[in-house]
This record gives sequence, structure tokens and C-alpha cells, in this order.
Amino acid sequence: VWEYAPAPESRDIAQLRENYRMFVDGEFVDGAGEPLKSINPATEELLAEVAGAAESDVDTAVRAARAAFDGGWGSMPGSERAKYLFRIARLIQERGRELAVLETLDNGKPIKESRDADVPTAAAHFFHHAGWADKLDHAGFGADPRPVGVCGQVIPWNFPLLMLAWKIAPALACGNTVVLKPAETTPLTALVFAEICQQADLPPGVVNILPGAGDVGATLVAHHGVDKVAFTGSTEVGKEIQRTVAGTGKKLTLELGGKAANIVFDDAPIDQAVEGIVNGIFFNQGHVCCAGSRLLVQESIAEELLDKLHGRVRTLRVGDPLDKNTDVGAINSAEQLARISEISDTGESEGAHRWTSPCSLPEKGFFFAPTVFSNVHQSMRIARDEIFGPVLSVLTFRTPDEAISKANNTPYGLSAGIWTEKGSRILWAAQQMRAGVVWANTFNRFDPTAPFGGYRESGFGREGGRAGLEAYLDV
Ligand code: TXE
Repeated sequence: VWEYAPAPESRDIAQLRENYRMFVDGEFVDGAGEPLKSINPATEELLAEVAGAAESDVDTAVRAARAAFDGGWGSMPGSERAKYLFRIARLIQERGRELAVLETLDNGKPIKESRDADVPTAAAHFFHHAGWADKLDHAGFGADPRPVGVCGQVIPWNFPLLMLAWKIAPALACGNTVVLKPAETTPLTALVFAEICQQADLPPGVVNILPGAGDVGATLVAHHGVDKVAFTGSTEVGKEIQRTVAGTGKKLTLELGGKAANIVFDDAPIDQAVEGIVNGIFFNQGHVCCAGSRLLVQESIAEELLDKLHGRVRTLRVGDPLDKNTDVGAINSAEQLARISEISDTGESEGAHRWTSPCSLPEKGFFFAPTVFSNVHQSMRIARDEIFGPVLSVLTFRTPDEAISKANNTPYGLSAGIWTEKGSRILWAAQQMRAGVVWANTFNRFDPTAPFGGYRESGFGREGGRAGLEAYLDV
């Protein structure tokens, strides 16, 4: 944790480079596609122009990744690969301040989050996987576990650097090579990461970064030279990718949307639960696939809890993401802001009670005040759809069985939370919940040792821990 706030000149950090180019075969090169414009969502100003990839660039990058795989990376002893991963991890730490400021400028998230969560967790992911690289033969994966080959990876905009780390670290640890496409609105930290790969002397072609829009992602996952596809993003695009990959023999993992239930039982430590609820839905403006967006509270304590929750949400500071006191930053794009507004409006028209934090919002930029809907019924859109914004829907229940049945009443299954003093109830509820991650008396805890991933329409495959490596190995 750093002691200092970013200096005002940090705002210029995005302009440190004349332009941001694609990273292919160890070099920064111009793209043949449409350039991207990266906008600071907190000011709506242009941050940087970024080279955009075209179909021909995808082909060049996949060929470079194949050549790097065949040319030694795929057969390198794990102990050698580990050295690169350790180097990358240390360089992320060394360049942590730059990465955090850039992430905040590009994405809109509060600097205290990019500084204390995104960047250190990304580094931790490389440290963790560096430790696996030389132990794969002895970890029970089967005899002679081998890398899969070239991985095509597509990531979203909500945790740009961290999602990159979740994808690239296990792939490299297992001896694969990578072509990664960052999201069109947040390509900058991925390109600084490319500089880190150069600094770490990573052999050319092992990591390739192709900025571009969805069509570049679609070309990448369909490319016949790709052996494994990993995607994090919307359920809609995930299903499309699943159709593309079907019948090709490629390995596939999907980490998609969610509508997590956060259940508060009447014996819960209420103040602690309120903190967890706030963290669960307002962390990263609610742009979190595992956000605790459905609060299920036991009827007998609902009024008291809601009062306390409103009081706490009032204290959240919404505004300039670079201010280290900011709790809720900017919404990543105008499109996402429109989407959040549209779904929220249906809450009112369908009869829920809307409470909005009386905070003042900056005049420029994409901001949305923290919002809590009560009197929510399961059939309402705000209870069913992933809003992916700072909007909480509160439902009540009377019995534990009813809580579980409401929690599971969703096509998703990524995460869930339980708040209770009873250990036996935690074990029971966690067993009943159809969700890949269940947090008890905490929320939004991430650790590279813990596999993360969903059930049902939240996708399949795991990232992190031993289970996360299986997707990147043939045994
Ligand atoms: O996602 P997309 P969007 C959810 C969330 C959000 C909604 C829309 O509910 O409101 O999705 O967000 C690339 N083939 N999540 O539109 O389009 C795209 O360029 C291959 C939850 O931003 O799925 C980007 O890099 N790739 C989620 C990435 O997919 C394609 C995080 C994600 O964009 C493609 C993000 C295609 N046909 C959104 N089309 C989570 N699980 O955390 C687009 N892309």
C-alpha cells in the first residue's frame, strides 16, 4: 500500500508515449485496422490513440505465437519459465504506480482500488504461477503434462490489467504462448504490460497484444492456429464464442456474467454485513461479474439493515477517480452508463422503491450515483438482469430455505455471499448454493490460490489455483 496520492502531473501519464502500438513478435508495430481512441471516462477527454488490429494482424500474431511455442518456449524446462514469470511479477510491482494511474485514467476506477487491489493482485498472480511452472510434473495432473499451444484470449474492461494477469500468467506457466485482445475502451495497461515483457527479456512471440474491437476478438477465437480460447465478458458474446469454437477441437473456458445473491440472516453481525454489502456492490462502480447485486435480507431485520445501509452509502464519495479519497469513480463508457440507466428506470416502472445517494456528481464525465432499490420482486428486471453498475436490488425472505431458493433463482451462478454467526448455517448454505464462489462474512475476496469461475450461464472453467492450470495443460 502506497503512502502517497498521485501527483497532479499524473494526469499526463497517458501521454508519456507518443502513440500506443500493437505488440507482435516482441516489437511494437502499427496495426492495419482502425485506430482506437481511448477516452478518460471521468473527463470525456481523449487519453490516447491506440493502433487497432485487422484480420491480417491477427494472423501475423498467431503465427508469431506458434513460432515462439515451437521455437523453444513450449519445451523449455519449467524452472526456466519460472524466472520470466518472477521477473514480470517484480516489474509489475516496480512500475505499479504508473500502472495504477494509467488504469484509473483509462477505466475510471478509484486510484485506491487500482493501487491497492488491481495492481498488487496482478503481481500476485504472476508470483503464484511462477511457483507452479517447475512443479507441474509433480502436482498430480497426470503423467507428462504438456502445454496446449497457442492461446487466444479476450478480456473485458472492468479489470483490464488484472484480467490480463488471470489469463496470461497460467498460460505462460504451463508453457503456452498467447495472443491477447484487451477491451476496446481499456487497452493502455495491456500495452505497458507489453513493455514489461520486453524488459523481462521474454522471448519474442510468447506474448502478443492486439488492441481492437469485438470483430478482432471474433477473428482471433476463430483462427485455426489457436489451440485454446479463454474469454471473459458478456454472456451473450460468450455463447457466440462457444458456437464458433464448437467442433473445432479447441479448448475453451468462459467467464461470463452474474447476478450474485448476498444473503443476510437475522443473526448476522449487522455492521460488518453493511460493510460487506457496500463493498459487494459499489467496489469498482459495480462493474464486477461477481458483484453482490441482489441483497437477500431476512424480513425481521430488513428495516434496521436498510436504514444502516442508506446511512453508510450516503458517506461514499463519488467523483474524481484520481483523488485518493474517492470511493466510487466513473462508469467506464457512455454506453455502459446508458445501459445502467435504462435497466434502473425499469425498476421504478415495475414498482420497486428507488433510493439514490444524495451525493453531488461531477458535471463532466460518466457518473452514476449509488442506488438502492427496495421492495424488489424476483420477476423484476432489476432482480434478473446483470446491471454491471452501482445499483443494488434488495429482496426479503422469511426462512433459510426461501433464501436459498431465491438465491438460486437465476440462470447465472458465479458467486454468492452469506452473513451469519452460525458456522453450521454457512456450511449448509454454501452447499445449497449453485455458485462457483461462496463468501462467508466477507465479499469480493480474490486470491490467486483460489479457483474462480461459474456455473450455468456464468460460464465454465476455473481461473486461479490448481484447477485454473488444467485449462492450459494437456495430460
Ligand atoms: O461486453 P463484451 P460489453 C457484461 C456486463 C456488461 C455487458 C456488456 O453485463 O454490461 O456484458 O459489456 C470482446 N467475439 N460484462 O459489451 O461485448 C470485446 O471487444 C470475440 C460482464 O463490454 O462481451 C471485449 O474485449 N470477442 C463481464 C470483450 O469481448 C468479442 C465483463 C468483452 O466485451 C466479440 C464485461 C465477439 N463477437 C461485460 N464481441 C464479466 N464477466 O466480468 C465483443 N468481444
